[in-house]
Formats: sequence, structure tokens, C-alpha cells
Amino acid sequence: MSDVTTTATSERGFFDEGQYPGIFAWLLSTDHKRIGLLYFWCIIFFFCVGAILGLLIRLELFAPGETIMGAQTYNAVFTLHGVIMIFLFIIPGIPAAFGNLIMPIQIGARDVAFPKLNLFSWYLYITGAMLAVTSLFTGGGPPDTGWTFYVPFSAQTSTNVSLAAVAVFILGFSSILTGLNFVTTVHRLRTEGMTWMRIPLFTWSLYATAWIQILATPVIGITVALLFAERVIGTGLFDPAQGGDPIMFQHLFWIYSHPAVYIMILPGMGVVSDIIPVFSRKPCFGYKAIVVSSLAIAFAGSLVWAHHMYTSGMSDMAVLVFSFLTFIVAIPSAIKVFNWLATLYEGSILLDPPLLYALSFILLFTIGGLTGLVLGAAAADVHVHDTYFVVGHFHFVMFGGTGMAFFAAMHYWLPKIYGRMYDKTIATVAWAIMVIGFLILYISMKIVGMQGMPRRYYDYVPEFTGLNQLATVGSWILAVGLVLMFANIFRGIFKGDPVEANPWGGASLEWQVPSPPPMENFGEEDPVVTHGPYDFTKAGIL
Ligand code: HEM
Ligand SMILES: [Cu+2]
Repeated sequence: MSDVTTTATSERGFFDEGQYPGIFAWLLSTDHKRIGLLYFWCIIFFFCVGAILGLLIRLELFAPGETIMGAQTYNAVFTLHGVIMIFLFIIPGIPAAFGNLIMPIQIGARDVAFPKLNLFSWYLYITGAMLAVTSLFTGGGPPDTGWTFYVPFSAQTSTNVSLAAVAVFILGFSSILTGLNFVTTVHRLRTEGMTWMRIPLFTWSLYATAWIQILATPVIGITVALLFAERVIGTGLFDPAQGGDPIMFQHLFWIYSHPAVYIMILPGMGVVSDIIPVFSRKPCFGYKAIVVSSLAIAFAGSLVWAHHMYTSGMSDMAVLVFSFLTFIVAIPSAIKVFNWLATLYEGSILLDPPLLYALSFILLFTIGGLTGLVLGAAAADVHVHDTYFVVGHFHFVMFGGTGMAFFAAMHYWLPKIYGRMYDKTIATVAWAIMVIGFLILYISMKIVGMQGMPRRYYDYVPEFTGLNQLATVGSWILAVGLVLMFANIFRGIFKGDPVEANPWGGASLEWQVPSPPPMENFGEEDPVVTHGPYDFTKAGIL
């Protein structure tokens, strides 16, 4: 990309250029970077709350029988853990925080296409989050259905499922509007020379994600609206006694929620695709293959929802077709993994924290993906369905995949946004502790699941005690790593050494503007792009 000459009005970039005084500089800002930071801090907050709930679940499961809470509280805690982690952390995580912070700069835009809509999406996110929290203390008390809200239980329980459904409905709108904004931004606001084949892979992944957000999210909106109607006016759509069908709820739920796992993972893949070339000092191997596989995942991933329902009662033919389609989606995912490894191969590797977090993404996501194939194979799934094997699998993919990618993005881009660097040694130590704790925690879950321990149960038979205790100890190690990582990031943001515009030697546009970037990203003139995002030689870095 061409060198950009910027006229930053001050050293503190957009932090000093608020339109309004005080807190309103944030609450009324339409700048994509400020909105990105609003999301970032809210998402970190909810992640910490969710993680504490996860630790409480593990504490309860340390020994058979009651350990720290009763059964009804336990049901509420794991429902809340699931709802927070899914709807408030992992789905909005990378797109809403880092997509907003970085994507417009990567394509040479001064902001997203609809800045006010962008701010409105954040308010919807906050409103949804507030309602979800309110549902704990009002009505019949905290929802106890699990984050899947399966009928008939969710239609009948006296807990506050109705308000939680409204919360999910509103959060869905936030997600759809962000998707619309990003699609329009990528189509309309690319600067001169930013052809489709020069778009950085992070932005490409957000583009593919945005289409899923637009096309799939309305389905969950309709599903929770129907659940609300079922509870409030007894529509009977899902109630067999009134001619309804509970299986229909599962179809509707997973028609969104399976594509949603690609809303969760694709942006993470995009982060990794951007980081690996920079820290290998090599162009990304198979750029086009990564682009096409993102789009292929977005498309094919919409056809496999019923692999969550092999044991719900379906025709053998349907089971066969969904099992086959599920295996097809593994292909574009595997293509990406091969391309990342080929990029690393014979590169001059810089083992800085962003790369370490990206490497743990590859390892943990691959393990998670392969156990996904075990679940995709219908015959094997019948054995491990709704056991801890599933819990192990999805934590590997979501936490080991997207979670690690979120942390990788944090270590990669926060110095750009705040203009300060964290301590790299502490970041590395925290990373090592986290990965060790992670493996102990979730491998134990997979094994105890293979042995038949069901998920979502308050209690277990004594035979499973050993592995459960191992898992709980793993969760403590993981927690130590998390605390160390966040403490180091906070310290870095406030007290770290100032950084240059391009601390890692990246070739894409965000590394050409000052750290932190000025309000409209670029000075008087828009940048003109003359080479691809990983052409380190043409960018003068190699
Ligand atoms: C400190 C880290 C974490 C710990 C100790 C932890 C632990 C647990 C445990 C013990 C369960 C209960 C499993 C069950 O009974 O079904 C669970 C469920 C779940 N976790 Fe986590 N988890 C952690 C992080 C995460 C993250 C980062 C995510 C999302 C990205 C996540 C998403 C979920 C979901 C969706 C469920 C399912 C809830 C349900 O079945 O309704 N967890 N977790
Ligand atoms: Cu699925």
C-alpha cells in the first residue's frame, strides 16, 4: 500500500478529538474506533462475568453431591454462563469490537458506511444485555432452560424465560445491523486501488460473516418471538396437545444457531490469517483459497443445522444427508489450516505474543474441529450426544478457537489503538499458563464424556469424580492465566512504552497511520493502494 502522509492533530489521535465533552464524547460518538472500544470494554466485562460463572460450575462439580449451590441455582448458573458467553461475548466479540476498530482503516475508509446506525447497534447491544441481566432478578427468577431455550420445558417453566427471549431478540437486531453496515462499507467505501483481491483477509472474513449475520439472524428473532407468544398467549405452535410440534422449535433454533457458529469462528480465522504472514515475514500462502473458503464456509455452513438433531427423531435419509453435508464443511476449514501452516513453513518466524495466541488458535481449533467430525458422524454422535464430550468439543472450537483469536487480536491491534505496548514476557507466560490450564480442563471433559457423563446435570456418579477434579483444577490454572493476561494488557494500555505506527512490520493500511490513529484515520488525502496486504517487499518492510 502506498505511504500515507497523515496530519494527526495530536499525539493522542482520536482520543483527543471528541466532538462532545466528557463521557458524551463516547456515548454520542459516531467514530468507528470509539464505538469499537465501547464494544471492546463491554465484551471484556461480560467475558469476565461469564468466566466467573464457569468457574462456579466447575467448583460445584468438584465432588458428587452438593458442593457450593443447590440444583435450581446450578441450572440458572449454567444457563447464564451459556447465554452470556454466546450472545454477549463470542458472537459480537471480534466483529463488533475489532471489526469496528480496524476494518474501515484496512480498506482506507474514514468510517463505516452508516456511522449513526453503528452507534445505534451498540445501544441495542447494551439494551439486550441489560434485559438479560434484569431477567435474573424479575419475574419468576433466573431462566433455567440452558441457552438453547428448548421447548416444551422453556414454554412451561415459571422462571423468567420471556424476558430473556426479548433480550435475545434485541441482540439479534444489533447483530443484523452491524452486518448490514459492514457489507455496505466493504462494497462502497474502499479507497482507490483497494481491489477485491487486495482486501486484507481479516476484512474478507468479516464480509463473509456479515452475510450470515444478515441472512441467518432473523430466524433466531422469529424463533424467540414465537417462544414468547407460546408463553404469553399460548399460541400452541410447539405444544403437541394443541397440534403443535416441539421438533419444529429445534429446527428453527439450529437453522440460526449452526450458522451462528460460523459467525463466531470466521472472524477468528480472519484474525489468524492477518497475523501469520506478518510474523512469518511471508505473503499469505493461498490468499485466494482463504477468501473462497470463507465464502464456502458461509454458504455450506447454512445447510448442516440438523446434525444437532440426530437423536431427536428424523428419517434415516435426512440423517444421512446432514451427516454428509457436515463432512463437506470440514474441507474449506482444513484448506485454511493447511494454508496457515504453509505460510509459516520456512518463514522467518517472530515468536511475539500475537503469533503465540494465533498458534494456539490453530492447535485448539484443529482439535475441536476433528472432534466435531466425531459428532458429525451420526453413528458416533448417538453415543456421545449430550455428554461432556460435546462440552469439550465446543469449548475447544469456541474458546480455543474464537477466544484465542480474540486474545490474539487484542495483543496485535491494541498497541495500534492505544499507542502503547504491554510487557511481552508477561504476555508469553500468561499464554503458556492459559494453554496448559485449557488442555487439562477440556481434555478431561472429553474423556469423562466418552465414558458417558451427561452434560447439564447437577450431579454425577462417583466413578466420574477423578476426571471432574482434574477438570476443576485445570479451570483454576486457566483462570490464573486469564487474570495475568488481562492485568498485563491493562497495565500496557495505561503505562506501557509508546509504540511507533508499525510495531510489527505489517503491510496493510492500518499500520501506515499513526498509533493511535487520528479521528478520520487518514489526513487530508485518502490513501491510494498500490499493492496487496501481504506484499512486504513492495511495502518496503523486507
Ligand atoms: C473460564 C472458562 C470457562 C469454564 C471454566 C467453562 C466451563 C463450563 C462448564 C462446566 C459448562 C457446563 C457444561 C454443561 O453442563 O453443559 C459450560 C457450558 C457452556 N460454556 Fe463454558 N466455560 C468457560 C468458558 C466458556 C467460553 C469462553 C464460552 C464461549 C465462547 C463458553 C460457552 C459455553 C456454553 C455455550 C455452554 C453451554 C451451556 C448450556 O449447555 O446451556 N464457555 N462451560
Ligand atoms: Cu452445528
